[in-house]
Amino acid sequence: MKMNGQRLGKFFVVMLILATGCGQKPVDQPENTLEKLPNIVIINMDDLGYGDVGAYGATEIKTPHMDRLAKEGLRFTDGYASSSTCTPSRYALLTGIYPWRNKNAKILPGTAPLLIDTALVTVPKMLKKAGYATGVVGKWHLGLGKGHVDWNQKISPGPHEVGFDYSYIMAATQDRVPTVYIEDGQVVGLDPNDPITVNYQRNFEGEPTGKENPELLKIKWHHGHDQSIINGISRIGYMKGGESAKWIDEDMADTFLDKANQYVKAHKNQPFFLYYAFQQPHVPRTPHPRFVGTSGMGARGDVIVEADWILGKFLNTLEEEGLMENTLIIFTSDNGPVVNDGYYDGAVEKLGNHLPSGPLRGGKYSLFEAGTRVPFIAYWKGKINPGVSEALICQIDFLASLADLAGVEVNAQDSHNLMDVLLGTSKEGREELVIEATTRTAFRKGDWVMIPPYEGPAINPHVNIELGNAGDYQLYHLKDDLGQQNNLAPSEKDKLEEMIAAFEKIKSGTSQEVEALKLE
Ligand code: NG6
Ligand code: CA
Repeated sequence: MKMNGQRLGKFFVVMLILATGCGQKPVDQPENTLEKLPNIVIINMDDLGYGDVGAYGATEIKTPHMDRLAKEGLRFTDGYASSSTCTPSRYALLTGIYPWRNKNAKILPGTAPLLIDTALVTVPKMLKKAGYATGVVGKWHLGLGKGHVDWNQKISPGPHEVGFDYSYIMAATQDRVPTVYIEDGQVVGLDPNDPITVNYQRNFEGEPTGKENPELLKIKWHHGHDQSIINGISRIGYMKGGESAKWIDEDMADTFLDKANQYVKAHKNQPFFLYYAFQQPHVPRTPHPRFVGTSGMGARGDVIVEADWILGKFLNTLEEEGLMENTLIIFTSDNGPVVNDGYYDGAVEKLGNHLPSGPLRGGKYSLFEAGTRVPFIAYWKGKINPGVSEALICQIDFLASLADLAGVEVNAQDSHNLMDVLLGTSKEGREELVIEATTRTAFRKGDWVMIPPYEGPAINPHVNIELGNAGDYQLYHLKDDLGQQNNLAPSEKDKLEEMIAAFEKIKSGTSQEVEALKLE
């Protein structure tokens, strides 16, 4: 990996000790070195589409704060999540490893064990080595514990073992149990006399469900989501107890904002890394009452307006604390958009002319572009010049890139050091990228994308999204055909062969083994 020793006037290289010498302090740092490292904030939205943001062409919905980041920062038009669903996408973002290398990197239930091997290098572990305070606020969805979690005890391993000093999270998704916040491994507000039990197979006797008690629901389920009812919303999975600890859905955005703001204020005097994972616009969409009706587009639009407002408040905090010039903010989304993801919340009926995927084909769960090509903005006041970059970049590149920024050496396998691209001083992005959608993979190289043949329906009728499945190879030239309407596989045989060969090489040629990192 390329090292850039000058960029921030660094005088040191912190080595990740891979085999021997463990337990040594990664220091020998001159007094002022840490002060020169910028804070890093990654804001990861949940299911926000390429077309959901004004700066990316949305006209029917207003996102002034996202647009501000785009206008005053660097907006990537070819920025990708590695995957079109959450868990694999977040796995890649934090580890720099392609999710398809880990067979367990699929949408996880709330009871799944921690997906990330605690021996792996991660973005927060790497930044800790450079002296950063590290925190995560928001959606986790990467599993917790070792297979059986007692929600009434300290829950571990989890974010802490992945490298976060501080965590305030929801375990999985807003539509999955347990519907509680977990702070540093402890369920917040839990009454020991009302313990929580969670089960994804069987209901607890006498407990109402969305399936059997639709009269108790304030939002009706459309598909799935017919199990335990919490706050009038039926979820995926069954949960009993923990009454005092249950979150109030409508307050979730404010709660996470509060925690993110507190984190910034508490760590403003040292370099910090905050991974701030918003829950919007994933289902169930539960805007706070002050946002209901603000978009004219139903609940999905309203929670996007809410998320934008929350972002504005968070940026205000950075401004008030005088941190804007010293903070790199990356704004992105974990996967593409879906309008109906399982509840009758009016999103389909009220969508009007809004196109959540913008000019792209497909959406969440899809191998077509809208599954993984997402809003992707890098903002650093006074350091990144405003502009638009067409460089190909993926969230998987955060590990190697931020390691370069922090002066840490990592042995990255899939992650590319694109720090110069993020800073806008280079336009040379990746040459190729493997994207993933519910364990299927496709391949981008240059302006071309190739989707191998896959069995399965062309469209998921529940969510009404084209998945990318077809009986034959598909090949699209994105520069001329961003909307993937003209399959050139039958006519561009040589190109297709070249793409298949390069794809196979990456998929089989690289070791599936990951390098273990021992930190203590
Ligand atoms: C699906 C859920 C969907 C959403 C998704 C995960 C059903 C029918 N659908 O299984 O609502 O929760 O998982 O979304 O249960 S993600 O953004 O976290 O990947
Ligand atoms: Ca998601």
